[in-house]
Amino acid sequence: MKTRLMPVILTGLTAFFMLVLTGSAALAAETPALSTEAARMGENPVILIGFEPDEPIFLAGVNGGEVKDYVVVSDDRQQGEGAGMITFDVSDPTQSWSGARVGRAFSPALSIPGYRKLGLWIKGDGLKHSVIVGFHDGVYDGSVWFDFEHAGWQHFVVDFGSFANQWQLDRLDWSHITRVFIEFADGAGTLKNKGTVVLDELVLAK
Ligand SMILES: [Ca+2]
Repeated sequence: MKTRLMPVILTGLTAFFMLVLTGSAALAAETPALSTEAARMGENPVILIGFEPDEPIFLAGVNGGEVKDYVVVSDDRQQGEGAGMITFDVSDPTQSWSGARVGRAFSPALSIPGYRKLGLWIKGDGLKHSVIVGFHDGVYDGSVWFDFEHAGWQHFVVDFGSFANQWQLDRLDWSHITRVFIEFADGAGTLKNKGTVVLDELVLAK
């Protein structure tokens, strides 16, 4: 996995826009389920987004970024009944940063204290992209981020205890997580491109 530091200002701005976006998606939450992939991750895995048919997800473009299309596909998936194919555009040259998000709101909030290991399947399109996984506890935001550049499916695992690219994870109230999102970002202006990426099973484990 390639990693790259991003300016703190980006995550700060992301936090700001998360606050702006709060309330835009009052979606019902389902009880997170388990799967074989989640079980492989570690103890007591919780699926945050399964990219399943009829799952209550939200889409958002931030600061000039756009989600051009999102569809749950069944013929090219890793876990469950579907995977989420997202087409995004974060190429707006007039913005210093942009993002395109797919996420999920939880009501009631998720209580997942002690969950420190994140897993996510990504089917890349061969282009270099930057992805942020963000969390919101009703007050604070926290995130991890990494770059990827591959074609085909790859499973990413991030251990919060050792992963450098993280912001405010320790500040979050993990007993009250109200929102989770995956954002395709422009790498603070260095990756102003478009992409079509398939996602499956964002999971946290202990
Ligand atoms: Ca799935």
